[in-house]
Amino acid sequence: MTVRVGVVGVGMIGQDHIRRLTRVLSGVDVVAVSDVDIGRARAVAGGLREAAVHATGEQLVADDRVDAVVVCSWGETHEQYVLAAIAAGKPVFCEKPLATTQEACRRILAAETAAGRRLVQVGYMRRYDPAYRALREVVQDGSLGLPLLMHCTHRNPSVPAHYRGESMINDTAVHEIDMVRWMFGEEIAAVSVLRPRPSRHSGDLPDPLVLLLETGSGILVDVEVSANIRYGYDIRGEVVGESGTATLAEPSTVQVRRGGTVIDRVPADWRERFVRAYDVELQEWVDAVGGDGQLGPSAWDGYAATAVSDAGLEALRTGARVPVALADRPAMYEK
Ligand code: ISE
Repeated sequence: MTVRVGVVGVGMIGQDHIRRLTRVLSGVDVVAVSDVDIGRARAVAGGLREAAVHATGEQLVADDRVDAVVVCSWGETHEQYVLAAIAAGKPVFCEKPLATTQEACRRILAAETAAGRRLVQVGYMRRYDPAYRALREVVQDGSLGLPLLMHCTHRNPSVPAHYRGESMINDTAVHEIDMVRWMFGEEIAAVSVLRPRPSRHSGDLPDPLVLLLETGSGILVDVEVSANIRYGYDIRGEVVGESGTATLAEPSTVQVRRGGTVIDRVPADWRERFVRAYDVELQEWVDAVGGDGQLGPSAWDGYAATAVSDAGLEALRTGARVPVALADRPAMYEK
């Protein structure tokens, strides 16, 4: 079976997903696109075999040729397209975050639970990255003893023009928020945010930031978020356990030692760093939609991550440590 996909939003990530859906993955074709910039949608469709161009995401969802929807528009618009897909009974892969406020996520949870079956998967791709998967295996096999701390670094060389102060948390740190829930298998109970003096490259952003996440069992996770580090896209992680530590492997394939120096490559951006993770993530989603496999991160995962990032935004505004209050988890999302 070929899953016929419609892609809403054909900016950077949308175009990258269309490339992998049409050239890398199997069992899938892209049959429709839409974008707020209709000219851009037409240009992208022009590079495809036969894809309809729709003026709105809702029209794309209603297209009979579209079996499943991939939402790659800007975060604030995710809710409307995910709700349209649920109403049409079509599976929807939504890029992270599921929505930028927890109220919006709860409306999505309500719609999906009313539909009575899982239709939504959220694009938290770190769960598919080989290095993060290997780190999680070590954490979960118990060889480090109980995990106590994790240190995370999330550095972007630069960010796009539409990126705002809140994006430091609800667009960037939200990856670590989801990763920590998955890594340790528990919810995050409280968030604090600290601001060092700003980088001269930061413009109006609170850049860099340090988040401190506290899990329910008391693991402490510090996350450095930098939006304008300039030198490359640098993602790091180290788990400290009672009897050992484990570090996320560097993504480079070759390291050169020459003339008294070590030379290693830093990825240019997230497309390069997570290329394999995105391939595995979307192939598994296509297989699950085609009836052969299981869906990945759920609307509940999307909601929980956004609830923590909302707490982080409050912590940034107030300087206080903010506890996270989650709704009751509907039975449909029990593991
Ligand atoms: C972007 O939207 C992503 O999802 C990237 O993975 C992240 O590193 C970046 O900070 C976000 O803006």
